[in-house]
Amino acid sequence: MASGPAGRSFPLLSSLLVLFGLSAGQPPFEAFKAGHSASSLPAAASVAPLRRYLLYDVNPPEGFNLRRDVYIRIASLIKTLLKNEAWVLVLPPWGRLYHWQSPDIHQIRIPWSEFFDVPGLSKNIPVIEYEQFIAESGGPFINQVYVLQNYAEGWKEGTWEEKIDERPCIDQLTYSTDSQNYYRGWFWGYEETRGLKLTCLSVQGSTSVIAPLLLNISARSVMLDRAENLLHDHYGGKDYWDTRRSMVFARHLRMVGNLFRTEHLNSTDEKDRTQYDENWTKMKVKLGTAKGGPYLGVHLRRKDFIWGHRNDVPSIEGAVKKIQGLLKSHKLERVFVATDAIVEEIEKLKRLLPEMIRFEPTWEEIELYKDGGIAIIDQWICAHARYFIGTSVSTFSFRIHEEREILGFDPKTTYNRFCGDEERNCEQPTHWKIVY
Ligand SMILES: Nc1nc2c(ncn2[C@@H]2O[C@H](COP(=O)(O)OP(=O)(O)OP(=O)(O)O)[C@@H](O)[C@H]2O)c(=O)[nH]1
Ligand SMILES: *[C@@H]1O[C@H](CO)[C@@H](O)[C@H](O)[C@H]1NC(C)=O
Ligand SMILES: *[C@@H]1O[C@H](CO)[C@@H](O)[C@H](O)[C@H]1NC(C)=O
Ligand SMILES: *[C@@H]1O[C@H](CO)[C@@H](O)[C@H](O)[C@H]1NC(C)=O
Repeated sequence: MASGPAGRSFPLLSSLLVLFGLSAGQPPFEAFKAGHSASSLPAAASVAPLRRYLLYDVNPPEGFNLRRDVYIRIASLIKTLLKNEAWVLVLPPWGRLYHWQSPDIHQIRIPWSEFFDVPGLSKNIPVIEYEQFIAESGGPFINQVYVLQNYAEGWKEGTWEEKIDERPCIDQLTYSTDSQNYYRGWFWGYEETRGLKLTCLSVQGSTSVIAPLLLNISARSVMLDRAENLLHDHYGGKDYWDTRRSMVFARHLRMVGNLFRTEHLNSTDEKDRTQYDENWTKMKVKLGTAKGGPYLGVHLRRKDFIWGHRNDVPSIEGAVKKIQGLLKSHKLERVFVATDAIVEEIEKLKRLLPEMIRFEPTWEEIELYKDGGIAIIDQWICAHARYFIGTSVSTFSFRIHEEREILGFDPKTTYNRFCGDEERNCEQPTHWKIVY
């Protein structure tokens, strides 16, 4: 890839950068523009850009909260790479998500800073936004794109092994070549982006299985498409939790949620003992410390969760019955409901549960915070409830569990889910303890 717009870095210098703790947040270097090669630059100017870039994307139908999980896996890969070379993770811009259906709202090329506290992310691993990558690396070029896939032959029971191999592409590629033989594709809505080389990789295993390959090739920027094919290095371990804790929601969204708690739910951090430190490295709260606001928090996932007639999801009537029971047993008067239910179901809910409180954004608020931000506000409010109940195997509910774990709630008030009306064996969610 020496002929590409940007050559690769020198491993030795890169390792030094790691030693000196250089990371995200440096200004792009003027000298490092398309046409220059690293070796022709004066030594001093070439120091900062000598890091390699990891980019990734996820299967288009995957939702926001599964994508947050993939971020944790990729962060783990970055940590593995950093043991050998200076790498930085390029945050994949948000957009074109299937669930983000608010009409007339521009929802592509959204930077991570609209949803998360990027300085917080940077305390865990070096990260930059995509536009900084373009500026810093010399243009919208990605040296190597790997499309991850399974093995065509599958795997035989009992013979699981971690492996990775260049293989012919199994699925129809979502990329096409242009007149210069560069690869064009979705690239998070950045049409001008080109992949210089593209290869399909069959993978089976956790994220770090790909590290030796990345350290062995010369491409300076590498994109892993379909990154969800890589599994967690260690789900629920310290690495997992460090990254999860670093995913602090953007301040403006937390503020909107807090204001709503104060105005509609008589809930403040002081009274509810949910004091929050934006510097996540300082958040280490003993379980049972947080009391939570005087309301029941509910996440009721509908849409595709009921279309399949799953038996672990309740009817609206069933959910209301459960909610009324919980209000009584926990002596609560208010209930906050987060849901993706369609209008008809919401009307029914309102009829059966008139006291229900929801965060109902105006069009202007949706335009400002986007569907992703509104979902985060819902999650934030649920995370501060005295008692929470969610929906079976919803990653949206799982992320609320984690948020409550970080805030220091008694697990009994968190790991609860609705049961299907006819569900016999209604197993409750697993308690995942934070490893600090
Ligand atoms: N505002 C809001 N949006 C929701 C709510 N429930 C679901 N959604 C939307 O629907 C999406 C659900 O997809 P995910 O975030 O991936 O979570 P999930 O519930 O596990 O769904 P799948 O990943 O599709 O299995 C969310 O990202 C939101 O956009 C809710 O209570 N409030
Ligand atoms: C590293 O690259 C060399 C030469 O391209 C190749 O022979 C070797 O198998 C590679 N090793 C790994 C771990 O990919
Ligand atoms: C709010 O909560 C406090 C206790 O924390 C209570 O004394 C007060 O009456 C509540 N106010 C309303 C309007 O419910
Ligand atoms: C965050 O907290 C850590 C201690 O846990 C401290 O060393 C660091 O300076 C703090 N960072 C900021 C930006 O406040």
